[in-house]
Amino acid sequence: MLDSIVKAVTSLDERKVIKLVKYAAKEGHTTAEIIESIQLGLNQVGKNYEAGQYGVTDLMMAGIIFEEVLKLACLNITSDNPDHGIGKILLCTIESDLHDIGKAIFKSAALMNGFEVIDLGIDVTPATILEKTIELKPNIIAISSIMTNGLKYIKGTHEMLVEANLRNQVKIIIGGLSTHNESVQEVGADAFTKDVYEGIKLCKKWVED
Ligand code: B12
Repeated sequence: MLDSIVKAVTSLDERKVIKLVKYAAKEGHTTAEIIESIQLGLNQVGKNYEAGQYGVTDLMMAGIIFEEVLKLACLNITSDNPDHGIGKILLCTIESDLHDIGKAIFKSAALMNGFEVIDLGIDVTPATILEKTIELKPNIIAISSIMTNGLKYIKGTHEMLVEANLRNQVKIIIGGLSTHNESVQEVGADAFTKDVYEGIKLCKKWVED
C-alpha cells in the first residue's frame, strides 16, 4: 500500500495519490508512515528532474500534490486548532526564493508534532516577517532558504528584529540547501538543520524550556 503511494507520487498522479492516502489512513497506517511515503516519492521526482526525465512543471506539480495531501482531514494534520498547539511557528521561504517543497515537509512534521504553524508562503520579505512577528507573536520563526542569495535576507530579518527589540523574544531556525553551520552565525539565527525531524526536536525543546 505504502509502496503504491511512492509510485503514484513519482508518476505525479494526484487523484491516485489522494485516493491511496485516504485508503491507507482507513487501513490504519499512521500519518507519519504516509508522509514518509510521500517524501520518498518526492525524492524520486527530484532525481528524475536531475536526470532530465522531468521538467519544471513536473516539480511544481509535486509540490502541489504534497500541499493537497497535507490538507486531507483523514491525516489529522491541521493548524486550525491553535488552542491545542504546543507552540506557534511562523514559517516561510525567504525573499527571492520560490522553492517550497522542503518548507512543506517541515510544515507537515511541525503540525504532526503538535505545533500551530502559520505559513507565510514563498518569497517572503524581512519586513513581512517582522510585521507578522509583531502581530502573531510566534515562539519560533522557521525559514527555508534554498537559493544562496536568500541568506542575506535572513540576516536582514534578524537585524530588523534586533532593531525592533524583539529578537530575544523569538527563536530563529533555518534550513534548506543554502544553509550550513557557519550561516547560523553569519545571519544571526539560533540554529540550522537540514533534517526536519532534528529541527522539530529542537523547536520542542525551545518551547518546553
Ligand atoms: C525542485 C526545484 C525547483 C522547482 C521548485 C518547485 C517547488 N515547488 O519548490 C522549480 C522548478 C520551480 C525551481 C526553480 C528554480 N530553481 Co530550483 N531546484 C529544484 C531542485 C531540483 C530540488 C529542490 C527541492 O525541492 N529539493 C527537495 C527538498 C525536500 O529538499 P530541500 O529543499 O533541501 O529541503 C530539505 C532540507 O533542506 C530541509 N529544509 C528545507 N527547508 C527547511 C526549513 C527549516 C526551518 C528546516 C529546519 C529544514 C528545512 O528539509 C527538507 C527535507 O529534508 C534543486 C536541486 C537540488 N539538488 O536541490 C534546484 C535548485 C535549488 N534550483 C536552483 C535554481 C538556480 C533555480 C532557478 C533559478 C532556475 C531558473 N533558472 O529558473 C529557479 C529559481 C526560482 C526562485 N527564485 O526560487 C539551484 C539553486 C542554486 C543556488 N544555490 O542558489 C538548484 C540547486 C539547482 C542547481 N543545481 O543549480 N527549482
